Amino acid sequence: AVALEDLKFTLQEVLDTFKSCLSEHKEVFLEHYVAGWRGLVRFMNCLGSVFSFISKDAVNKIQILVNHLNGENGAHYVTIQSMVKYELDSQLVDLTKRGSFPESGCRTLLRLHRALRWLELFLERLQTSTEDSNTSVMCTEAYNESLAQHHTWIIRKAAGTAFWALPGRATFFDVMNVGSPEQVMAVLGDTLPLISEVYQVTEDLYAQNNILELP
Ligand code: 1PZ
Repeated sequence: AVALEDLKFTLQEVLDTFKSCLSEHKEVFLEHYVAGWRGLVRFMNCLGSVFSFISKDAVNKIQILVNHLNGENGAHYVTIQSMVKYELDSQLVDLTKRGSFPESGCRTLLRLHRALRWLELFLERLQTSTEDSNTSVMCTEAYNESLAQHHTWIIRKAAGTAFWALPGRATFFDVMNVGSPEQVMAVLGDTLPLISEVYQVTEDLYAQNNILELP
């Protein structure tokens, strides 16, 4: 049986995993990146079952990456940098249309990477929000500025509908489980720069390798 404590989310935990993501040479450790995502999914699951179609897709993608990490070529998957080099050098990535490698690490991580941009924009809004700010509006704006551009009409509709079921700001802060709103703001202030840096390092790597549009 899983103890309730194990399921309880805290934003602090996510902060800690994203902190351990970057090596001193600014490489991103896949293991910690994936752990950060696990934490975020746990958080999303606390917000209600309307979000389960979103968390299912995230969980699938996390699992694909974990399988690469634990597979026989796992040593190449220690960092995002080594993964990109390995998969490109070995031609394990579909570059222009979907085909032989629908589960490449590169294309799978790209989907999570784009979602991380949504998170960055959303948390930025949360951080500058006031008591009467509307979480659904903040979420929708962040989505339209980022992920929506990569989604089909159907997914955008489904996501847009789910956003209206988001709990209000106060509940949101409670679920983050770090204490008073002031403490939430402090932890957000610590977390955001870390998420931004991990996002930017990944974005630059993907841009340099010309793989920002993988099918
Ligand atoms: C707190 C509220 C959560 C809002 C999350 C905003 C993201 C909405 C995304 C809705 C799409 C989910 C359905 C799956 C879509 C997939 O088609 C795409 C592309 O993958 P492909 O089809 O190419 O394999 N998947 C994604 O874009 C990844 C989405 C991951 C979303 C994770 C959100 C985590 C949020 C953390 C909450 C704190």
